Amino acid sequence: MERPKLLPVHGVAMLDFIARDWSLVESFKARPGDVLIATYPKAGTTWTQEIVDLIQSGVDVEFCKRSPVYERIIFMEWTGINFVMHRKGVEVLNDMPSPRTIKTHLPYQLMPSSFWDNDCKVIYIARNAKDNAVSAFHFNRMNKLHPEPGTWEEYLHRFMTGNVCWGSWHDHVTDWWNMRERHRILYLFFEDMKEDPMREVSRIARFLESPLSEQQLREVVKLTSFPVMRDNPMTNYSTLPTDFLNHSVSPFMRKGDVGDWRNHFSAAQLEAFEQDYKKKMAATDLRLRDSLPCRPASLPLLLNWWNEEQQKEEVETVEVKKWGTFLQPRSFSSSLWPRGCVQEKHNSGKKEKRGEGEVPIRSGLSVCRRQGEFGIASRHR
Ligand code: PPS
Repeated sequence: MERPKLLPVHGVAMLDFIARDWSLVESFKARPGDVLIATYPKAGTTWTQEIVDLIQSGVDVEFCKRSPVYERIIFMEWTGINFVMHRKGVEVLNDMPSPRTIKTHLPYQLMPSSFWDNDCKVIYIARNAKDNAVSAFHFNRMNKLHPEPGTWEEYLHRFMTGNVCWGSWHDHVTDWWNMRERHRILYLFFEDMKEDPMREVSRIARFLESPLSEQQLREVVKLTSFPVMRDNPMTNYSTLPTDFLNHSVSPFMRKGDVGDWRNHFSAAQLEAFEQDYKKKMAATDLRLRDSLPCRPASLPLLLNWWNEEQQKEEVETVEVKKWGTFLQPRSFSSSLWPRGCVQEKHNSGKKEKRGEGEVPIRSGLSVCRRQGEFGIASRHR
């Protein structure tokens, strides 16, 4: 199967079949009450689609399993081979009763103006550029309806120049950011959703004027957690033919993490990327986070290691700080807080060695490094 090429639409790189059908997309008629989920590709669209569908259904779990997510919330500009009734996104939407919830990856400047004429609500999700690029690279590898990405080095270069599907990441996130007060736009971040899904799901529910009870909120967060969505055929895209999406090359639900870019960027790539980023983002006050403090989710990892020598029962999470997840002894006294990293486990498998930032701390305190973050565990004696 031949992969599509990119063609420009008003200067934005677009999949050729979308570019050829552009007049159809451009003239799409939004209606009052339509809700739009807008993202740069791979920024958390599917995650938000599932959250929104659950909220709109009143957290009706069975109802949300009625069909795959791409049939429940239609991808507006998708005009290529279609899996939903074999019709183009706009055609399916035209026949849909209101109120509709719609997915798009369009940059602000290419949005059909009818969305603004009808004062439609938009949920926009941005993801930090480096993780976004990594995710898009792997998606392009496994998705035959996208151009061949080449090597990571080649893809990264194209990502930086904006010559990738749906154009420049930098323009996309900043243009939507600049418009967030002009229209009814809830601007969210993938990283915030990872950090505190309860808070972010609650914001989405309020924005949609469908506030949830505490129990419903918990239910939505649980059902839209990465492992649950990864294993749910209605959200993991496993229902599409493998000729198009080949999950054995890279699964659609790949890692769902913040900071995976560290496993891809070389030092030279990182430097070039950051320099370019600074220039392109110089004029905006938009700030994205490319890492999160160690979260309780990494606790098992820390505890596993800790358990090699220490007893699990003696520690518990205390507080997540900028540079680590702290474990504390049950009978903790604040005067014993560490001020830096004390000991670091060697890759060589040797015993801990004294690391930078040594602090006067009693024995029984160790540190574990994970993706550049430090967790400090201290043991009560
Ligand atoms: S698409 O094709 O543009 O609609 O893709 P999109 O859904 O925007 O992005 C896919 C990435 O989002 C991750 N994902 C999640 N992360 C955390 N939690 C949940 N529930 C979740 N659902 C999807 C998915 O794994 C892709 O990111 P990577 O980094 O590739 O894993």
